Amino acid sequence: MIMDLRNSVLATFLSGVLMLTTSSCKETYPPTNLTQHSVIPLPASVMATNQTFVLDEEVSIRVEEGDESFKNEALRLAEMLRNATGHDFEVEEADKPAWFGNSIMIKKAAEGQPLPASGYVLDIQETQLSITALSAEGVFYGIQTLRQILPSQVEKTGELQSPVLIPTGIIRDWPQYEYRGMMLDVARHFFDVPAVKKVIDYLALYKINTLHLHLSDDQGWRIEIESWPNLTTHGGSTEVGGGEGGFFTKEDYKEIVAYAGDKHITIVPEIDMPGHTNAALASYPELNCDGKATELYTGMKVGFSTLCTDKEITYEFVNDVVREIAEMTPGPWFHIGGDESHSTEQEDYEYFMSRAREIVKSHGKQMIGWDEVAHADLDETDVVQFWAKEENALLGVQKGAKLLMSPSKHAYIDMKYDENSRLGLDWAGPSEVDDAYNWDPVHLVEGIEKVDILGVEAPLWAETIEMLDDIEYLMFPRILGIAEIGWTATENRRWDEYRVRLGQHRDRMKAMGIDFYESPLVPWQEEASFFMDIEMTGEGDE
Ligand code: TNX
Repeated sequence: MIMDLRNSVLATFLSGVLMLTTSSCKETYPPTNLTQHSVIPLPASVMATNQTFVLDEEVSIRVEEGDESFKNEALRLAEMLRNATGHDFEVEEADKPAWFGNSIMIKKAAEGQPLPASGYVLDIQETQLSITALSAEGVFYGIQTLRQILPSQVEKTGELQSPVLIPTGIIRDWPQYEYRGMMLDVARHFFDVPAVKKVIDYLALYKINTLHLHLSDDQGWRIEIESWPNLTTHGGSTEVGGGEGGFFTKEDYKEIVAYAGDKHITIVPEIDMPGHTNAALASYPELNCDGKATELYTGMKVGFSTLCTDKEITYEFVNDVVREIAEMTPGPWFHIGGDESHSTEQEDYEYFMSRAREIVKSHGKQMIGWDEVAHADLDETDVVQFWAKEENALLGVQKGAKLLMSPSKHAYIDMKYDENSRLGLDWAGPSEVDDAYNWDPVHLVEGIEKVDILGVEAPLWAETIEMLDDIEYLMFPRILGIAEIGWTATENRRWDEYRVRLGQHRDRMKAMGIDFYESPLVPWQEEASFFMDIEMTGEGDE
């Protein structure tokens, strides 16, 4: 007790000295303004107090004892700063006295605080910067905001020169929609684990919390199913254009799920059925009505394949596939596709989807399906992913289901930007950066309200893309706009203001090595710089 008291007296004394020290060189700081920093998605509220928090090597990161998940976030922040600066930042318990240096606090919000579960408060004062949240997820989002306030060198190894000036102020922030997603099609072309991890890294920075993996289609089956091994050995052996394809082993898939989970991103697996199934039909003759295996397919047509909906073996197959994948998937959702089943009779389609949905439920998951699935049995636990037909979206809502908004005209990031784009399709496009930003989930379909909407998702179909660079080109910068639509309140969003903020993300995307599309609609410019070019002379002067 006495020791504690002495310590705290000493700490107060020392921090007093430090404040003097700090204040002695304060007038040489350039003015800072938190609101001039480009944060995407735009936070709910930003208030600048125009002073400076100095991030130098003396800063300690502090976290309240007891909650491992909060400590993990503190360690994550320390690691980010260590990578960027080469300096080891200590993570300490919050109640240890501060001997010297400014501190960054990771704090748990008191229950009952008017803050949504995934919201956060980033409070930057002159000697203390704190991130307060109810959940580790909220802290994570606070860290991503701080990351965007730091110079883009934070994205590179060893290039962030300390001290860094951080403008003071308060950011209070929370998302509008619970589901903010991207879909990656690994079926038309296969992308391996390192590429998927990169995509996850990118999504995390923009507070996207769901990655939907389109794991099967006519051109390839990409996930190991132990009870049906030929799906991958044969069905995974090619891709659009005839390349060698590939697939995720169960270990690969678990690795992706864990990697995403660490960044608060949920994986939604999709097995598309009863159409888009040629890879399965080529691997197992018994899934075809005529009992004959089809040929592998490497073209780009859709709508020609269907599982045989009146054979019991089909449902055994669906049950095995859903069971094996659901076992490895901690998230609540399982996507069963259901789009463009042009070779399935409507009656058979509805029968099949209703049974597939029961199977998904029996394995403890909620079903998501493309909007055609609205014609099957649905209730309030199901999700209809709107991509094409407004009447399907409405029908789904009438049955009580929630909507996931992926309007092809705006959210399909596999579309070309304009006719000169080197990659992409154009059936719903072209889709420039403003098309991808200028829409609102609530105003797409008449009769829909915000409560009907689970969230937004940007699908990236992979007919025209073969490598990570290609993913980046179609994803960036449109994915930032989609992220903002999912996070930021509609009344706070304006294209004219957004394009300026987006322009300031050029250096950050470059620092991350992202091959983005430099749209002529965006005023690309240098980010606001808050490096301290001046010498820290204060300490020697005291
Ligand atoms: C339509 S969107 C599809 C996909 C294609 C995509 C290409 C949807 C549910 N189905 O099979 O890959 O267009 O843009």
